[in-house]
Amino acid sequence: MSLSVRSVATTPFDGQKPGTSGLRKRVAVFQQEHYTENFVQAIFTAMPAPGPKNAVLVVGGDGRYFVKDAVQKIVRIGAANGIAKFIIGQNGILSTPAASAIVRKRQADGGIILTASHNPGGPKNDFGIKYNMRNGGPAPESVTDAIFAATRSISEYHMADIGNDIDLAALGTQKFDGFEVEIVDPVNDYVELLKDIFDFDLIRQFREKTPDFKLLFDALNGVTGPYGRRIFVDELGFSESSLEQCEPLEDFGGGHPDPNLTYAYKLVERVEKEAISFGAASDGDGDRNMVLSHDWFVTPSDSVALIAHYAAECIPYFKRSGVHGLARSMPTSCAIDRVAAAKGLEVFEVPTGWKFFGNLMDAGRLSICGEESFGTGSDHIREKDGIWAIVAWLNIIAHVNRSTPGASVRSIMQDFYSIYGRNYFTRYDYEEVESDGAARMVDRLRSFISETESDSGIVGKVFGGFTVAKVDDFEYTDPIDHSVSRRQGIRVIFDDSSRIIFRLSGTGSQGATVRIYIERFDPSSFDIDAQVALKPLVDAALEISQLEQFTGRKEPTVIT
Ligand code: VG1
Ligand code: CO
Repeated sequence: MSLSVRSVATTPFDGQKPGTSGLRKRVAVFQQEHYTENFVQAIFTAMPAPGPKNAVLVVGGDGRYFVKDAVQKIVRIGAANGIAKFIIGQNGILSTPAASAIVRKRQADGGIILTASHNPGGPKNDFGIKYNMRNGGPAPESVTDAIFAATRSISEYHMADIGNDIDLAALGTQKFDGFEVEIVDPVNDYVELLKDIFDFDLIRQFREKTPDFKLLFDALNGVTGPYGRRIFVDELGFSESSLEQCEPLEDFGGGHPDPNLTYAYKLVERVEKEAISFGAASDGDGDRNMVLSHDWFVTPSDSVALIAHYAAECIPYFKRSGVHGLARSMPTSCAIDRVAAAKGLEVFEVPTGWKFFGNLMDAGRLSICGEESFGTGSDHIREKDGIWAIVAWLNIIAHVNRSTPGASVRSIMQDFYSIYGRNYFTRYDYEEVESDGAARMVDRLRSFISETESDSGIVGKVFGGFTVAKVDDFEYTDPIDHSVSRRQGIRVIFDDSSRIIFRLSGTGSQGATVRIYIERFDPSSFDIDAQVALKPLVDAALEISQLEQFTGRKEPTVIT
């Protein structure tokens, strides 16, 4: 018997343009007749050569509402487009890093990841679909542009008639006419990978010798609960009480599965109240992380720099193969640049979005990188990796404690600053503001772009004691494929190297989100509260942008 396929007539939907990380919309939008099908068909239509025929595809998501429905649609449409094998996480579950790891390990031709990441889930909230390439990384702009083009011209999609839904619960291979489905354990391969990267023995010994060291991991009811339990409790031996909100829920318990000081408030409160030595959280799909202790918050820009500083010294993966280069997204603070300079490594500054790191990793020029938005990772996969970052920290804490017993998150960061100085950093987010006002604000900022004093510009003007040296809109040429990405964020750079960056989010699903990133380097004072240290620049940012006038907002939604 051969596969029975039917074609369904459809018409394009507006706005199926993938953003910073896939297509994200309200669930109700995806539930419209043909909406999800159109986008999935567009992925197969645009899949880079040799296309979907006989391809192996990894499919899974963060467990949010609508993931299972989408998996069933992907199997039917994918099979009709020629996919030979689907590797699917049990019950449709795969964290984003685990999906990337499985694409690589199984040498699949790509993957479809079902997540809106840190955006809330449930019937009234967000869903998302992202396409990843053969290297396990998010599709580059050339491919997401081709997907978007396909959504604009679509007139039909193809569906395989397979009768009943696929059983997503039963591990093992199910054979159908013309294709097969393998349901895999979502956690196993990923845990094996991490055990190969980090020194689990060292962390275990440190835990046994240091009973006062308290860990608290909060999965925010996202996908990482089972991963966290396996690694922190089963493998490393921390107690069950080290886990918080580790039950994956379709609506993340109604919360924002975003590991920052605002949305991970339960963790932040417990860490303070119980004097936790090391607290950590990850986001809905497990690619972000936040680390802190009862007396220190590690800003993500510092976290990646710290990991880069210690990697070759104590993390087996890097001890074996070396560190080949570092990178950060443009708005991320320049702390990692200082580590690169000290260690004689190349460092790259790419636009916001993990997809820009992939080419450099594939070319062997990048080992460790991060984004200020709580994204940290390495070339072990091609996505950022929340649990990886948390275990990296445990590995480093255990290592430093060998020579300096009692070393804490705080003392480790203070030691780091005493070597490199401190790049104070903060980010202000204004979520879901009215789109028109935000666009007009950005247009006005764009009119300031200049390297010289000009009538319209602000170069040479002084704000809060800081003199503007240059205003530009970040543009990036990929060193490997030479593709150019323009308009990636407006940078106001001051003559002392302080920076203010303005960007509109590409992951929101409603209105616009304005992000303001602020950075100042201090070579000698490390212990000032970041909000205090950056207050003059925050005021300057609000004055330069006239944010309140354009958006009506007096206060940000989230401060990092
Ligand atoms: C945000 C972050 C960006 C990150 C992206 C995806 O994008 O700023 O650094 O790569 O989310 O993260 P934007 O366009 O909203 O600023 V995740 O964990 O949501 O996949
Ligand atoms: Co995420």
